Amino acid sequence: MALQAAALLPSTFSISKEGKAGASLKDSSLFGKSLSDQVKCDFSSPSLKIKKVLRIQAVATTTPGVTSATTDRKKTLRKGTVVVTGASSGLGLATAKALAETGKWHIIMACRDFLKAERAAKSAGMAKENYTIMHLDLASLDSVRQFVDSFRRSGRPLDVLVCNAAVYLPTAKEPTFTAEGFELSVGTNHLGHFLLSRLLLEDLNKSDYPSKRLIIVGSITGNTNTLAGNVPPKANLGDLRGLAGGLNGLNSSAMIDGADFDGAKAYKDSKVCNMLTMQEFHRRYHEDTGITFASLYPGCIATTGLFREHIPLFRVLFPVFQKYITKGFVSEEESGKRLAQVVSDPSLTKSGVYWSWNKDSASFENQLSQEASDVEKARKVWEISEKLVGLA
Ligand code: LMG
Ligand code: NDP
Ligand code: PMR
Repeated sequence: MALQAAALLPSTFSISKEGKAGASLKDSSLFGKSLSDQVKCDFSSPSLKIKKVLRIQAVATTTPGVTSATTDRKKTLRKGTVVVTGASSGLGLATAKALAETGKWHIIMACRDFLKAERAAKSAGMAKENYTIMHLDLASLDSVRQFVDSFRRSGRPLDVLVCNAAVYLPTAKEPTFTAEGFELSVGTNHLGHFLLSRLLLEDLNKSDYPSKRLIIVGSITGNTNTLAGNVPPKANLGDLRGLAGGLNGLNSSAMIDGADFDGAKAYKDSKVCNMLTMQEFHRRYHEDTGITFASLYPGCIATTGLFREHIPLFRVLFPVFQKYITKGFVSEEESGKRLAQVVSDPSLTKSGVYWSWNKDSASFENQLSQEASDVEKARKVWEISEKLVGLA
């Protein structure tokens, strides 16, 4: 009942880390972080001054296309190359469009449906010289490896990788599987991206671009320290027994925690894996490579293809509910600008961060739930995943 009431009182409701509901006049935790925390986070940083200086330098030195008229000493930076998975619709397409419009990026649209991607790029008004479509089906590890080969053969450097594609199967009664026999949501959203990003890390590392980034899209619904993350079924990876068994639904459960199949939960679990993987990358590689690893919750983009498998009534009511009741709704265009910031904004170079945006669309470092920031679980998910995708 507390959750129900809370839906109607978005500006006064918060859920503590332990998941207890409570009310506070000052705080709004609908986006996973209280406003007072945001203020703390924005203004109490001991390195604020240094950050500002760095920011100015970064703008001057790393912004591609800066003209020599304003910065005589600085060279114009080459165009960056960014790979965006699932760029044929929704957030991925909006991000590709936003980046293309700057003229500073060449976007590799890594998509499973070439024709759909071509049509999408055209209807978004993207200029031909700003993008290349390359085939990638994340539900097949062979396809992931082939994509990496073709990308390397293209001869382009890799400056930023965005793991964005996902499937959500809330109405499925029975599990479906990837080419290698992993449950489809975790197989696509997590394992496909896990192999892709592990293989492409080498390419990112070789790039001479000043700010190299690996971004894995997360979500509020995988974070049980938020109201949205408490709508059943809740994400929970348990002791990872199903993942360790290969998620094949035969001699092991199709669910990470070993329980009965639930499509909505499988999606939320996959998002927890995405957020844990980003942090594990950060711990293992940030210091040595300087690569920025980041995740984000772009806002509730209630109109995208993600909900294509949901019942029609849900698809009609959900955007209305998010716009007028939770007020968590964002347009595809706005979400694309947010992800584009994480790709290229000189002020978002901090690694290991899960970004979110407040109501004025200002970015802030958000807090992940206990499970989504569990160091030991992140290590185990990493180790099991590398076995499943054939890297260990
Ligand atoms: C699971 O169900 C599905 O089983 C699964 O397949 C998958 O889809 C998964 O997370 C995804 O969800 C979750 C299910 C149970 O939640 C719902 O289906 C919610 C439907 C109830 C909709 C009531 C909305 C009321 C507001 C009206 C606005 C219209 C827009 C509606 C859009 C709906 C989009 C979600 O979830 C729960 O059990 C969670 C507990 C929350 C109960 C929901 C009630 C919350 C709202 C309270 C409204 C009370 C109305 C009182 C009126 C007072 C007027 C002043
Ligand atoms: P869409 O369904 O619009 O986009 C998903 C993209 O993933 C599509 O381009 C789709 O391709 C692609 N895709 C799906 N399966 C595969 C596959 N096997 N191989 C390659 N590509 C594939 O959804 P969104 O834009 O909403 O979702 C994008 C990301 O944003 C996801 O990571 C999602 O979890 C996240 N997110 C979304 C939120 C929302 O409210 N919508 C909120 C929080 C996070 P195709 O076009 O061929 O179907
Ligand atoms: Mg949620 C502030 C409250 C909030 C936010 C930001 C979201 C985001 N949702 C909120 C609240 C609620 N939702 C409440 C109170 C309910 C019960 C009525 C509710 C229900 C609900 C359903 C049934 N919400 C959903 C579903 C889905 O099927 C979506 C989902 O879980 O996909 C995994 C979803 C979402 N709500 C969100 C967001 C961002 C989603 C979908 C996308 C995602 O996490 O990637």
